[in-house]
Amino acid sequence: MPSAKSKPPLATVPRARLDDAAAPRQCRLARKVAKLACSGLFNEHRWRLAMKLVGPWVSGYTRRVGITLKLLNLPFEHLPFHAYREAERVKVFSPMARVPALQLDDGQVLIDSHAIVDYLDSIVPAGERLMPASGPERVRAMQWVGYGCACYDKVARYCDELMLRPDAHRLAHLQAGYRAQLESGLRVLEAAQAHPWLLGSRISQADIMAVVAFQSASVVLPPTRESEAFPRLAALAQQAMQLTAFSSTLPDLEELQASGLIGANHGV
Ligand SMILES: N[C@@H](CCC(=O)N[C@@H](CS)C(=O)NCC(=O)O)C(=O)O
Repeated sequence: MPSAKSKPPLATVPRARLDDAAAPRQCRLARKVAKLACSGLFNEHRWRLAMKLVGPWVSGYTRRVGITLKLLNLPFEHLPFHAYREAERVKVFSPMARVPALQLDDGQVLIDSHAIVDYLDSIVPAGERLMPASGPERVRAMQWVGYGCACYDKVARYCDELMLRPDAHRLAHLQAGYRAQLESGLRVLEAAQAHPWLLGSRISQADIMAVVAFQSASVVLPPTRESEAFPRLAALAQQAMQLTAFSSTLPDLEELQASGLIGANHGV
């Protein structure tokens, strides 16, 4: 039994009305917001508190999400916490200390770049999405994304070896295997015929992942071999770098050195 003092259920409380005489400033503000909303300048999905992207650009999957956010013009705050070196900070958002993690404006957190970019596509108008909705184009995009991710996985495993395993305990055959798989995957991507982007006229997730994987491969493969053996991918990467979404997320030398990815004994 509710006490006499208890509050009535929310639905029964009469809504406060904004009254020009009683609250002129609030009314002016409300009118401005309503005007903006009607003007078309106000896009529901962009008028949000910034989302938070957790992970450094040296993580290719985080970079994939960062590039996607930038291409879609979605505001976000970047928290470049490293999964290994700053695990406790990452765990605040992602209990398994995995990046990327994206905290949405309502506080919920998504992990895994596939889920994240799928969500981001769902909040922008159909014409701006970075994955085709259906049909053969979608299948092709999924193939390229699959190869891009598989190539990047090989780079990431190789890098884990460099970062985590002392020189004396590294397994040469494992490293050679990763390199061979990576080169096979890059060859598949290199065979794509469309121009200027992998699906033709429009940039898509296929280009994002192919470029991220190709650029990350430079840590694993000797740089000269890379552009000689994969001229189409090199041209694709060069074209992508004209866009700030790509150029502003390229990990810099310091970041690579701090991660232990380049340094004295890591030449291939
Ligand atoms: N499938 C995941 C892979 C994420 C992933 O491998 N993240 C790496 C950094 S690139 C990581 O956090 N590694 C630390 C760990 O998994 O413990 C995705 O697409 O986001």
